[in-house]
Amino acid sequence: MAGKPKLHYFDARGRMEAIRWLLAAAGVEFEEKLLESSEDLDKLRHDGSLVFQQVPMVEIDGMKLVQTRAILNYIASKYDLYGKDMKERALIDMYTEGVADLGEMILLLPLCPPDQKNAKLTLIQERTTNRYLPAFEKVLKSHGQDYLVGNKLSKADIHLVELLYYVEELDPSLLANFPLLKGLKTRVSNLPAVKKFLQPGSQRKPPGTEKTLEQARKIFKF
Ligand SMILES: N[C@@H](CCC(=O)N[C@@H](CS)C(=O)NCC(=O)O)C(=O)O
Repeated sequence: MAGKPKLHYFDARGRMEAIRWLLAAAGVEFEEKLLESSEDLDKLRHDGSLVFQQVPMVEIDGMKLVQTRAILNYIASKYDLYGKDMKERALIDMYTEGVADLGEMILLLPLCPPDQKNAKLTLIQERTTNRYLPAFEKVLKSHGQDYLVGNKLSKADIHLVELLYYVEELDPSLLANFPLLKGLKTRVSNLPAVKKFLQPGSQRKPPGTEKTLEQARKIFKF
């Protein structure tokens, strides 16, 4: 039997957190090898483990996969979280990319120069309430089903709910006018595997701090 997937990243959400969420939601146990220094990263680079010299990297089923989306798509395919046909998959991809666009803005916010931070935050709030959340609310309203695509949990729901938690951390009022999204968040959060991941002590990472940023700068040398 194949062992547990092994996740290589540093001790932060970053680009790995969506992978942690997806594995957890699929009920898959995983191990983490946390990078602590630039030497740890160089070691992976030098032993040929990183196709593009970058992490996230996940060892799974005898492969060393990099590129976050490729990793997520493999996990979603393997655990039946990727729709039943090409059309469902196209919708799942489309919604996932919308989630990724807003998620990337939130992910990169801490890297913003201090004098631009307020403007960036305002832009994120504006895009959240005027572009992304209305779009997802409209999808749910249009078909009246429990999940975004095919009335069945998919990676799109899991990525969206993860994003809703981040939006709420930024500003809890941003979710106020989106009852169907709040319903989706509750529904997905109550799935036993997700519920477990949301408990304290799980492998879910807390919000980043100054220290996280410092560690990222040290490891990735930026
Ligand atoms: N497109 C890649 C981007 C990966 C990426 O930018 N990784 C960063 C850490 S979050 C990294 O390894 N940076 C070091 C480098 O690019 O040399 C993905 O989605 O996985």
